[in-house]
Amino acid sequence: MTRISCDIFCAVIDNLGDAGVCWRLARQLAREHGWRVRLWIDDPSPLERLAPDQQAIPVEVRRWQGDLPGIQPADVVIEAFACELPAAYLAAMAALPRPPVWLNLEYLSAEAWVADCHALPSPHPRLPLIKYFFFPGFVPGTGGLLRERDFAVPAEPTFGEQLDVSLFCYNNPALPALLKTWRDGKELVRCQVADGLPRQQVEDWLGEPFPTGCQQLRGALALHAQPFLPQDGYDQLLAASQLNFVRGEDSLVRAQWVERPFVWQAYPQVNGAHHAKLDALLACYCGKLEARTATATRAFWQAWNGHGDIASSWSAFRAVLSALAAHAPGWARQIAAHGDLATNLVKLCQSKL
Ligand code: TRH
Repeated sequence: MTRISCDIFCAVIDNLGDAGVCWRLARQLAREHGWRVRLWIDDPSPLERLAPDQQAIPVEVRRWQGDLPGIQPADVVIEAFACELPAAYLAAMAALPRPPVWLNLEYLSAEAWVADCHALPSPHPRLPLIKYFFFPGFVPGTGGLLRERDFAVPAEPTFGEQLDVSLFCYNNPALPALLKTWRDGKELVRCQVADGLPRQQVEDWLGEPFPTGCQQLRGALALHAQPFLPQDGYDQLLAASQLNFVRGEDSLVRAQWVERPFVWQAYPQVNGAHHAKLDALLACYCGKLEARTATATRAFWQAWNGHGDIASSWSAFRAVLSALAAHAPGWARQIAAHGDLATNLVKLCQSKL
């Protein structure tokens, strides 16, 4: 049987998630489904940091520069996050007697319309090509979420007296108030601060250098500046924490697989569209929680995303953390029940090939 070939196109717009999501998908299609995968990426630098072991993985990483004339298209073509395919490559697709299966991998959202739009075809206005929308999601009828077949839920470590937290966020105006609350609180909080924007903001709050590897103590708060970790190392950090602050897309998904309580910062959009995304995820995530836990979770997540007072919502949220920890395995089962994204994508492609 000939192996299915696949080209994934990734344009790095900002941050790490574009490369992070594409890399996880490429790795899974190659390892678990035996596909021959080329990952075309216009800026390989975030990938080098996320996946320093990429040579050991059977994915061909190629620099996407210009139009890519003379490249033979693969059986399956995935454009990530509506990045536009190179014109010469698109023309080569249209010239094939049997055009490739062409998918646009969309952004993750828990909004209700996602299931209605998943897998819909979109005929090209000029060329004899059809593109299908592939929407990741939390509910049946969507494309599901990226999760490796062999991902084993890490056993809960023995946590000490303090609260172990990991912090990964965008620029977040609520952060100084939260750090102050932890500093002045009665409970010891040990916070692992991710490299990049989180570390820079903590440095500003401290008013002194906070280089990676450094530790700072302020009242009841111990701050540790993490180096940038490879993706698998970041997963381990999530598993080693009792509460994870995550953002965007890929870290959000991983926080759920490690089955710990988490707080999400949605990628801020100028038109405020991220508030609908936040509300939608909260509606799903809190659906089966008892009222007090749901209310405290909603209030704290909203405050972390700019709506509400972070200091006053912290204590109610802290009080329901053990209820959220108990909820986490059932929630992870619920969102994994309709299959992982890579397998769902393979099934869709097989039905069109
Ligand atoms: O970096 P992100 O903000 O990524 C983006 C944005 O949301 C963007 O709008 C969207 O286009 C894109 O996601 C899909 O957050 P995210 O998605 O959580 O990606 C971060 C990646 O970085 C994730 O794969 C985990 C990884 N990471 C590490 O590998 N090591 C680290 O030390 C840290 C902090 C993260």
